[in-house]
Amino acid sequence: MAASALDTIERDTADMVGESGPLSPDMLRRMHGYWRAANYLSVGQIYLRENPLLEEPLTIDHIKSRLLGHWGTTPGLNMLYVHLNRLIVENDLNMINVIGPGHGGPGLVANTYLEGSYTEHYPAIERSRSGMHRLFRQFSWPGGIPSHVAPETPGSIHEGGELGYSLAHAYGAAFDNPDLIVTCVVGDGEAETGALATSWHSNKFINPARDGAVLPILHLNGFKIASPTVLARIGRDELTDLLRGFGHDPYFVEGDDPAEVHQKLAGTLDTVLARIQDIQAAARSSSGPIERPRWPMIVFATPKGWTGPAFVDGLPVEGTWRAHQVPIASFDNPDHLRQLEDWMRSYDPAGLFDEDGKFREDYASLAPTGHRRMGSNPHANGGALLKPLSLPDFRVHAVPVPKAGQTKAEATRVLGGYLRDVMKLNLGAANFRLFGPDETASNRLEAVYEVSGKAWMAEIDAVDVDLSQNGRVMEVLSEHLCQGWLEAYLLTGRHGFFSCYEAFVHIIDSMVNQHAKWLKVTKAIPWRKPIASLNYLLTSHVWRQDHNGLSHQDPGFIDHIANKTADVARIYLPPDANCLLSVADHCLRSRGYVNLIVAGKQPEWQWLGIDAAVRHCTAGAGIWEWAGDDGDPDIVMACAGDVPTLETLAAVTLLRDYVPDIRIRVVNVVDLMVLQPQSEHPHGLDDREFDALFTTDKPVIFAFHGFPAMVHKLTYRRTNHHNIHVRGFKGEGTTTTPFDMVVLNDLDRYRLALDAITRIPRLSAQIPIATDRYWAAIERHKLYIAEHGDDLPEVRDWRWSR
Ligand SMILES: Cc1ncc(C[n+]2csc(CCOP(=O)(O)OP(=O)(O)O)c2C)c(N)n1
Repeated sequence: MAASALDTIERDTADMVGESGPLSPDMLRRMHGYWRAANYLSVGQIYLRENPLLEEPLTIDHIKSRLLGHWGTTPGLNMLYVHLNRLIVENDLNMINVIGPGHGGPGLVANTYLEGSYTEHYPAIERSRSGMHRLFRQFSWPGGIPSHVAPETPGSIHEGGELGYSLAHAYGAAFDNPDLIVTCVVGDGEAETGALATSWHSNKFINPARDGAVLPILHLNGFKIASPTVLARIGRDELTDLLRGFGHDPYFVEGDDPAEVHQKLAGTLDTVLARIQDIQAAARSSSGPIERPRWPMIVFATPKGWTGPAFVDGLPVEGTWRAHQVPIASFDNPDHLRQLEDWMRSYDPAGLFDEDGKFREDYASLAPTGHRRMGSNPHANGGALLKPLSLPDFRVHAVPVPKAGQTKAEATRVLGGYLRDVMKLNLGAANFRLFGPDETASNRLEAVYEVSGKAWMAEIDAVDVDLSQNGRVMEVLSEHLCQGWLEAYLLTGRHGFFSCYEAFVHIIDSMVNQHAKWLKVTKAIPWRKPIASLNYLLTSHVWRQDHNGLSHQDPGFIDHIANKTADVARIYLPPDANCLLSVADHCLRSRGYVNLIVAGKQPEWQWLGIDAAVRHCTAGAGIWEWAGDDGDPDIVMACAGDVPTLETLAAVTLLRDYVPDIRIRVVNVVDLMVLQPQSEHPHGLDDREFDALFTTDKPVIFAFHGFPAMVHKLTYRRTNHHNIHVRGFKGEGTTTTPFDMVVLNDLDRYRLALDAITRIPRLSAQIPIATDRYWAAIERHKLYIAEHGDDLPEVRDWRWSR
């Protein structure tokens, strides 16, 4: 350690003593030291592969050959962490920290290392010279850890790689956790995203009596990767108006002088904590309705890349966008090596770490202990807190089906009754919520309102129904918010269910990507305990859009989920209400999956009694003997999805009329992943089982709910794949009758029947007559709907008969 650098540190510290604020001179000195240590470790992770304590002069051999990471946001995150630690210790707080700019990963790794959480999770990363060596080396290193806050990072429920979801996650974590404070660092660039912009509204849904608190901290460091941020350039007045307009009370902490900022930040955190505690105390002692509070938040405006190199190669870096990633990016120029060494020594590593590389007790003792450390808070490892739901007997809700196809029911309304009972049984545990973008009633799940209303802390007017400050149904017209809240609710150890229009769930495609990746990675991290699955019910689906047209018609979320890894993705297409009950019960019991259920809400024929439904759903796919013929079939009529099942069975009745001696096998698929080979998906049928259903040589007409290519993709390795002919959605749609929708997409019964005749070799002579019959039926259909605006009676009033 060069004497001159030490002098500088001492001088800096001496200057600080003069600053006024809540921190005593000694506390200020120690907190500043803690911050320097976190900054040192952050820079070390980005740059060094050897010489972690700078015990020798830095040489090029000590530097990683690929410099991967983000410095710019990190010093700000580090300062916030140190200050939150003080707040936790002084007030014995239960706090977790969500980091929007997750690319500041080295800062979170550094802080969890300094507080000891990291070593407890990863014993090889000791708090010693060799541990620090490994800590540095593993960062952004093959086989090591990612550069972002990641599932591997203790204390995190939020990756932050894809920006926009921090605030929604913070609120989802706070729901039903009255003792928890979730601090949430929002990047000012991140705040430009749509998901983040809507997330400010979460404060209208958080109940200060029942829920925890969220403290948003807007990290206004002014720049993104290469440009200024909008919020940094609209003036402080406009920013204040904006944040107040969202219902927050912003407190500004601004500056570039560490001593001043330390004092201001400490004072502001004390103020906002007192404000949060006042809000909660008032709400918790109130017996009547609670007035929606204006929750405090902090705007933390400090330089990007603070304490890093001010200039590199004559260009300004600290306080600019150039600090975003690696401020000194190459070492061809020998000055750069010296500059990096000066930068790292400016933190005074020898003053911070002892000869063995251990963080000096003077500073280390500032950290909270045990579960109060943000890297060890159990809320950030939700599986550890997870309690199974108390689940009602779904059979109680079963639709009686004494005979197939003689009773109609609205599948989702039946499910609504079951979900109401799930809600009721778990009210005491307060660990189940239903999420949806204003569609719970539209999706016919409104029975849940009998036991819990829609959460709502904004004004309630006389005309409103089912709104409640204590509601557990989360409705907001933002799929982003529903998804973000639910993800975090699950990640903090609770359960939920998201119902959504099928076409619009695509809005959160990217969010579910991130969640699925998180689930995948956590399966290989032993200390991360399994969390409840993310359950989707997609309804108001492509085939039944009474009021709506093409805009509402898209079954592509199935394809999106099918692309996720096999250890995470599950897709169910229950053909009727009893199958939906069985599938939903299964999904609510499962852990660590993304479960996609697609089911209609319209009155439809019911096929299976509850026992048969459970057997069918457990198998995932099966031959419906009652619908087909024994023995060797001419044709396999396969179906997946409620409307394709209806059309298939109607096609079967037509075929029997057309070809009395036809031998048909009907196969229904509930669990789409049974189609994949077992080597690809754990639900995949083995080839023998698959062949027993679909044969090795008979034509298969497969009526599918989604895009036809999906079935081909899943089955292309099967023996009989060349015989599988799939009908599904091919992008045709409009506001029309239910049957016309299937006609437009060649999924209708007449087309399926023609397909069958065309594919059965022994019926080849009948193809011309069958084709004429098909066109005559379609012409009849088109003329009738044009005249009457409704489907043909023979279609509308069709019922199964055998
Ligand atoms: C949704 C999304 N779009 C783009 C990016 C690429 N990206 C990574 S960091 C960054 C700038 C982030 O700026 P800010 O949120 O202000 O963070 P900070 O300045 O604190 O690093 C961008 C655009 C991303 N990670 N996520």
